[in-house]
Amino acid sequence: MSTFQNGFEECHLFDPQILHDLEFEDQKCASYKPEINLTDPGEGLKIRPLCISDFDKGYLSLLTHLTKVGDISREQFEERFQLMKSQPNLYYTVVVEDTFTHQVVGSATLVKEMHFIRQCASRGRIEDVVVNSSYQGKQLGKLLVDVLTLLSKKVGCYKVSLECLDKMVPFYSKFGYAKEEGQNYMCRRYIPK
Ligand code: 16G
Repeated sequence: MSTFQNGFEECHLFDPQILHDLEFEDQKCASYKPEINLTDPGEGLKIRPLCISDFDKGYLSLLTHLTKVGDISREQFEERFQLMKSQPNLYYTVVVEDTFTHQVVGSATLVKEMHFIRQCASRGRIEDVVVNSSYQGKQLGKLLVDVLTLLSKKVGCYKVSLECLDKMVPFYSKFGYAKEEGQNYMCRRYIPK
């Protein structure tokens, strides 16, 4: 995985430099006890963009902690990864890796959507926030949401939103997310939950 393309390692979904350029300490929304941050998320842990090699590091099995994933072959995973990567600067999946076990233990995705409204504005959506239950209590979910919220501003979204269970509302409120008066989240499903 040492091939460089467009200035970043070919394996990454997006340029890792984008994370390094975030002014996390100055702009973070949450407080952390003990202190952790983007560059030091805890002993033996590392935050980075999703890599194509994360297929072998338990990324899909991590997602089963959130919802149904299905039986995805390596080929299907790689095809989807390359398709997402080929839309530059729209898909930002960030993972936490345990560098001792080489397993992905947390992840969240920022999707940037392009629109015509508001002078050709873009909006962000925070999706698929998940932390392996064995790593809960390490503030990793908080760190991931904080990082992606900052990133949404940095990449020029005029707003960022997410969907969550009632019990998660207090958690997301910490980052400035709020139910907007008169606005409802509506969904039509084509396959059962
Ligand atoms: C949660 C996720 C959402 C994801 C959905 C999947 C966050 C903040 N929200 O609502 O992004 O799409 O779960 O559930 O991570 P589903 O498979 O039942 O649609």
